[in-house]
Amino acid sequence: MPNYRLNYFDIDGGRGEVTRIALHAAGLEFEDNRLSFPQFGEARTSMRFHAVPTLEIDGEEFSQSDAMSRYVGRFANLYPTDPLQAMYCDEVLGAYEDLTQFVVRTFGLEGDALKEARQNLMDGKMTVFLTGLQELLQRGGEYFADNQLTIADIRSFVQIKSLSAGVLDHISADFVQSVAPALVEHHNRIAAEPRVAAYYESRQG
Ligand SMILES: N[C@@H](CCC(=O)N[C@@H](CS)C(=O)NCC(=O)O)C(=O)O
Repeated sequence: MPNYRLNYFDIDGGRGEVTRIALHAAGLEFEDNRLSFPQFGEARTSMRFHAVPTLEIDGEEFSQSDAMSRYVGRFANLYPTDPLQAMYCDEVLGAYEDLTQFVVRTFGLEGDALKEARQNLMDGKMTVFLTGLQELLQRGGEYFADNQLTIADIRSFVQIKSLSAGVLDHISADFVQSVAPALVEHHNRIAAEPRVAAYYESRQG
């Protein structure tokens, strides 16, 4: 079996989390290299795009979180083999990545500038993306694609968990519930999916 090493921040969320869950679901042993922020600062420029996550496979380093989760998702039966279902899945991954980038643009702002940017985000891009993603979920039914758990569901679970945690200043914990309640209900169901729950149980042990 190849040697897998995932390099990402020491958080149970973010862009590295879907690949961690998929690696565990695939039964692939991996080194979960959790970097502190100072460690990332030191290692940053040695990474091709100066960003994490990176996934090393037998020492070869890969970037781009969605590429990683798709690759590992194939081993875990978490990525559709049917091209149209894969398209449904990819559309969700791309939309969440766009949303992430709009949120990230508000990082580093302070005071009134932060408050205004976050309000604009809620009134604009967050509402557009969350309601759009809710429509994509309704298109799929219980899951976003393939009538079964895929990395699209796991990415949604990770992001809705983070957006509903109340950790982003000026964005209330019930904002997602107010604009896209089906995504919150989906998050709760995905948290209870055996393979997702098993990953978090493994984190306790
Ligand atoms: N498109 C890349 C984005 C990677 C990215 O921006 N990662 C963030 C953390 S989630 C990062 O490393 N930010 C630090 C920096 O850019 O200095 C991916 O999906 O992996």
